[in-house]
This record gives sequence, structure tokens and C-alpha cells, in this order.
Amino acid sequence: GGGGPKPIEPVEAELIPMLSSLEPVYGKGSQLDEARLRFDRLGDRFQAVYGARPALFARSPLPGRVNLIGEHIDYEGYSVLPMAIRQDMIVAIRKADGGQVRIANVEDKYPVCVYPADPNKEIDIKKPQMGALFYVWVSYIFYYKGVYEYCKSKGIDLGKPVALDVVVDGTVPQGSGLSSSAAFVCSATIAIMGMLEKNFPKKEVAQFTCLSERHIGTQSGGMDQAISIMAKSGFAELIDFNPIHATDVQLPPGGTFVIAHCLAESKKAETAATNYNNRVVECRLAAIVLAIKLGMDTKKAVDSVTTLSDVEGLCVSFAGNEGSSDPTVAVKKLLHEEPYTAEEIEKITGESLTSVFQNSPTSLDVLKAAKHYKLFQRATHVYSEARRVYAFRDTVSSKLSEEEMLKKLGDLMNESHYSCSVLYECSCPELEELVKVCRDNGALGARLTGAGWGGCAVALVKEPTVPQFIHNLKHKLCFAQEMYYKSRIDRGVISQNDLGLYVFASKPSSGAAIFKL
Ligand code: NG1
Ligand code: MG
Repeated sequence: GGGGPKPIEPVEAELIPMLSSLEPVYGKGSQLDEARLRFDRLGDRFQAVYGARPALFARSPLPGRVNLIGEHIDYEGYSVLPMAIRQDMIVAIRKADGGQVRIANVEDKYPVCVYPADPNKEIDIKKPQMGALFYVWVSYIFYYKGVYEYCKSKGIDLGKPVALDVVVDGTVPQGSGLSSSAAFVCSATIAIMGMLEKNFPKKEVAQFTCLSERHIGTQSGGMDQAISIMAKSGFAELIDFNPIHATDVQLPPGGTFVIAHCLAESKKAETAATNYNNRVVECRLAAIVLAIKLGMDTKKAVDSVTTLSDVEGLCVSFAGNEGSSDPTVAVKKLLHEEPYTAEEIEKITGESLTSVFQNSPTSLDVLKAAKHYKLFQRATHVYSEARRVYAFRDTVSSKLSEEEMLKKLGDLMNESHYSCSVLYECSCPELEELVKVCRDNGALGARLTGAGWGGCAVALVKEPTVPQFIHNLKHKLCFAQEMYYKSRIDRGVISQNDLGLYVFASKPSSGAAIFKL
């Protein structure tokens, strides 16, 4: 080839970084000092438990749930806009002898958990210990799906189960609801990859970590895994799916995102027929019904339409959409607000719902539990939220003054929250209260983030007011309301000392990495 500059490789073509120093991830200064202490402590604990040093360390951002905008649309094929935060999970690992996987926590108050390396042996995972949860991920990722199957598809035979020694360190307390499943999945995956000396492009890892999570029973859309793997320090990422692609989004320096946990744990994955999977089913039904109303053959609709993004084009070209590029116009004309019964939908599809979802056991569980289906509301949320993601991205790169820009971003976040709360019904009383407290304390916008039904809120706050904002949230009486956190400390929900883990500001940080130190 001739001269000229080399094309810059897109983020997702890069491999997972294998680093020999902490600096590329933790920068310099106090953050690096803190990280050094944590890694040293993890290594020492490893030595104390297993009598040897770990072969390597793996880290991934925790939680994966700081989505700035674009909620419950990744599984519908739409782009989302998350950022990674500083808090992370680090894992120390080595191949061991014998037939066991041993998992310890950096805190010695947690027992060392021992499991058979052969994942087909029964284990007791009823006790919600970090070790047990981690073992489940490790076994799925390594032995069943994920890395193992992925390697197989590439003609790499990993042989029989290997014994592993693992120590885990997350910076959030257990059971806080902050430890996103994606952090477990991603750190286990890359730890195993590092140990096997296998590396793959980021977008491939993002893809198969998402599949690993689906094998556990959530019809996960892939956002958390993608941002965990592909995040870049200083940027939020616009993540597109099918195929996965990440575009850096520079946020205005005058704004900071504050993350606050509502202290109600997300009920996303409580039973097989979760709220989450219920919404995935409702969206699919909305898409099929829309397709049929827009003239698609019923059989073809059932067989080929899986997401609302599949039928957006049909909605927009529909005469009743009045030339608008906004598909919600068609939704308003074609779907009714009254919840649909199974019988009504079956009349439209000409097929029983159990046959529509025959290939998805998790969806069949949803059908058993569902009373009705809110097709209009779910479709309106998804299409409008998808547009807000682009509006957010466009605002950030617009010529608006920073003041105007921040205001617009805040408005979009508030609109997103309203839609999540009213149309998608994925909020909860605690999140409603917390979002209000954030706004009352001067946030430019605040919304639930992640699946909802508990978990975190994210608020956009003007940079200079962040310390005061956080202080107010933690300690100030907010109008007539009880102090959000104080009342919960008094009731023993959390301890005063841990407050900083539940309310904090974060600038966008970097993604998953393997360290051989
Ligand atoms: P959280 O709450 O971070 O687990 C879940 C899904 C995402 C996305 C959001 C809603 C998993 C692992 N993550 O996020 O893919 O659909 O809900 O926007 O299932
Ligand atoms: Mg999760």
C-alpha cells in the first residue's frame, strides 16, 4: 500500500487490552493510588487463601447500569447511550489442580466457596453469596456457553473443565442491588479468556457475554455488556446493535452525572416470568400486531417480526402516519390504549400465543403470568425513547451554549423518566420519590436508569454544584419530605458509613481490561 495515514481502528475492532500496568485504566494521581491498594490487597488475599499469586487480574466497570438515556429499547434493536463509571469489579484468578472451582472474596468475612469444576454436578446456590453467583456465571460462561462455545465455533477445543482459584473484589457491598449481573459476566469472561491466553475483538466479546446472560434466563438486550467491554475513558458511548457498534460521545464538561441508589432492589430477575421478560413479550406482540394492521400477511408477521424496530419502516410509510417520520403517529391510530387480552391478540394473529412463542421458554412463562398486554403504551415508549437517544446525541454535538445544552439534556432525561414511569411502568415508589428529590435539589434532569423497578436514578447536575447537591441528597430535609437516606439509615436499610457507595458522582470511565502485573 502507499503512504497516507493509517485508518483509525474502531473501538470494537480492538482486542480486550492486556496490560502490564494499572495506569492506562486508572490514570495518575489519587485514583491510581487507590487502585494500587486494591490490587495489592486482592493479590495478598489470593496468596493467603491459595498459597500462591494469581496468574492475572481482570476488571470490568460496575455497575453496568448507568445508562444516560435509552431505556428498555436495546432488546428492541434501538441504540442506547450509557457510560461506564469508576466503580469496578476486579477478579484475581489462576488455573488450579484438582476438580474444584474455589471462590473467595477480598473481604475475609465471606467464606471461601468451593464448587465442583464439572458444572453438571448439582450445587447449592440458594444462599445469595457472591461466590455462588460468581460460580454460576463462571460455569455458564466457561463450561456451557460463552467462551467455551465461542471458542468451539472458532475451532478451538478447550478440553475438559479446569479447576480454578478466584478472588473477587467489588467496591460496592453485597446485596446492595448495585452489583449488576453484567459486571459478573464480563469480569468472569475476560478473566477466563486471559487465563486461557485467548483474546477476541471487543464487539465479539460484547456479543457473546450478552448471549451468556441470556442463557441465565433474562432476555437481555446487551447494553450492559457492550458498555462494560467497550467503554472509553472520558466518553459516553452511543451503542448500536445488530451489529454491535460503539461511537464515542463527548459530554459537556459543565455537567456531571450523579448516581443515586433508591435502596429498593431491582425485581428484574426475581422469577422466571419477570417484569423484564414480560416487557420483551409485550413489545414483540405490539410489533406483530402493528405489522398485521399495516398489511403484512399474518403468518409472515408471526414468523419474521421480532422487535418494534422491525416494523418502524412500515409505520412511517403508512398513509395514516401523515408523512411524519415519527412511528408513534401510526401507533396511535392502529393500537388502542385499552390493554389487549390474549384472545383479542390471538384473533389478530390467527394463532395461539403459546404457538407464537413456542421456541422461547422464558416467554411461555410470561404468558402464564400475564393478565393482559399493554401494546399501545409499550410501543409508544420504545419509539419515543429511541428518538430521545438521538436527540440527546444531537444536542451534545450541537452549537447550543453549554447552559442551553445542559437544560435540553435535562429535559430529555425528564421526558425519558416520564415515559418509563407512565408508559413502560418500570419505576417504583422509591425511584419516584428519589427522582423528585433530585429535581427539587436542583438537578437539571433525573431519571431511573437500567431496568428499573428499583435500583438507581441518574441526575444531571451542574458541575460546580455537585458537592452541595450530593450533600443535600444525603443530609438535607427536602421540603416536607423525610430525608431520603437518613430515614433509611434510621430504619437500618443501610449504614451511615456506606452512604458514599449509594450516592456518588462519576465521570465516564474506561471498560474491561486484563492485567498481568
Ligand atoms: P440492568 O438494570 O442494568 O440490568 C437491564 C438490561 C439491559 C437493558 C436495561 C433497560 C440485562 C443484563 N440488562 O439493565 O440490557 O435492557 O435493563 O434499559 O439484562
Ligand atoms: Mg443487570
